[in-house]
Amino acid sequence: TPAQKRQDLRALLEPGAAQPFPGAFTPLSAKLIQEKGFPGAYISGAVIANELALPDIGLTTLSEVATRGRQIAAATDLPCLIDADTGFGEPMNVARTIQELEDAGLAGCHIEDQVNPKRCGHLDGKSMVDLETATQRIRAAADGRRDDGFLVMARTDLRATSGLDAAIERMKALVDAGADAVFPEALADLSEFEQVCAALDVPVLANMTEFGKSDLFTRDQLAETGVAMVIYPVTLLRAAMGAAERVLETLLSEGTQASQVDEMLTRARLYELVDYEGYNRFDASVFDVEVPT
Ligand code: PYR
Repeated sequence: TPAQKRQDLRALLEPGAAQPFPGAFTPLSAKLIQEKGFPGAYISGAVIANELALPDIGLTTLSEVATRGRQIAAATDLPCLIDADTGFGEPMNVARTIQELEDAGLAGCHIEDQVNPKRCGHLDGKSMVDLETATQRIRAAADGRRDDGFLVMARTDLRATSGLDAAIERMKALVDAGADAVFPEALADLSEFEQVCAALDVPVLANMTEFGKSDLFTRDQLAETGVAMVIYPVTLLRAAMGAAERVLETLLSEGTQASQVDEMLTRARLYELVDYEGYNRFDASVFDVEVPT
């Protein structure tokens, strides 16, 4: 149940646990993440936008994000943390955002302090709202939820524009405003993660996104700094789309996909993931039906 998933998420987030949360880019990929033994799944705003063939600049709506979140959360027993961008409006809207995400069965979300239109956290040209607005967003999120178990995480993008100390000061204020956890976006190196973890007594998230501002540190390295959770937001989408591009090129150049079949998920494996057998049991033709006379 959603309440259980929220408890599970909170129980996972010990300092130094560096729990790995790959980004589920589809409901089916969430099943794979669960089957491989990961403790949870992340749902990236960039991925939701990119899958709609849109850039990650605040174009998606709350309804689109909540719908995708619901589909992914329904496919897995794992707790899912979703990206709620800037909260989809004014603080009043943020309260409604939280309620929609609760109803969608998510375990928690993060709300950031960028000005709309937001930018990808690892690109230049970001600007942030003032502390008062950032605080109002988090307070609205924390007060707006109906299940206290729903995790409200405060993301700050301030490191890029104002430096680490400013980012730490802001995260402290956001924790005072009700944030259960923090997401310092685009830190420069491991010592910065260490400083953030030392300065705050709530769980800290590290974003290990490819082609970004941070090097791709290992889980062990991040665990040593005290990080509680690590996300790989776009990793599976990039891997899948990279593979798709190679197959399309092969189809063009070789006139058949045959040489790529070994790289593909087999039919049997796909059926296993979607529980083909399990559903087949309910097919009327295989029921042992007693026909009343
Ligand atoms: C994203 O993947 O969209 C993040 O905000 C990390």
